[in-house]
Amino acid sequence: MRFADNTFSGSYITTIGVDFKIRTVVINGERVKLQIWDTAGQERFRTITSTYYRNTHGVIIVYDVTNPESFVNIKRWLHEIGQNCDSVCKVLVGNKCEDPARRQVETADARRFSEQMGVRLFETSAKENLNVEEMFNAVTAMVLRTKQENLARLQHPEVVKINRPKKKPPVKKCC
Ligand SMILES: Nc1nc2c(ncn2[C@@H]2O[C@H](COP(=O)(O)OP(=O)(O)OP(=O)(O)O)[C@@H](O)[C@H]2O)c(=O)[nH]1
Ligand SMILES: [Mg+2]
Repeated sequence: MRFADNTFSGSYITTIGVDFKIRTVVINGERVKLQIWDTAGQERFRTITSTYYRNTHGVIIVYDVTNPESFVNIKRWLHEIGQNCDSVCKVLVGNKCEDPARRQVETADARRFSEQMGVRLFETSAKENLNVEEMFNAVTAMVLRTKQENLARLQHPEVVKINRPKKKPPVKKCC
């Protein structure tokens, strides 16, 4: 809501299944129309939400820095993404970072974990609008870069050929 509409509500209205938002951004001079599928975190919607992974270019995994259980659950979410997506850009986001007194997941611990997992970490506050824009821009730039690399690979297949292991010539047997 912060990214798509620049709004924030303090009341908790759980997502039922999925929400959908669109926003166009300009990255490196290129207009990119983002389709954002916000899936429900609650277990009871898992069968619905798991169908939304297919053909996804980027995934934003959000935990709550004031709730250690949400941080522990990240491993399970990463596993689920691995099971359902072929190759996808991932970022890890610790939200609700605006109040140091309420923080229970330290940045250093989250950073260590994100490095182990090979995923970039952001800390954001939807409430105070901290780092939200930067995080979405970073995901979009990652997705664009991956798409351009894949396109270049298709246009220059010889790059692929170079890396292909050489086929052994068939062994001629004498009769
Ligand atoms: N303090 C603070 N509260 C936040 C922030 N972002 C969200 N909240 C509050 O946290 C609660 C849950 O936020 P949601 O964004 O609805 O959480 P969710 O992960 O989408 O939850 P599900 O839809 O059930 O999966 C709400 O009461 C929000 O107002 C933030 O940056 N800071
Ligand atoms: Mg929600």
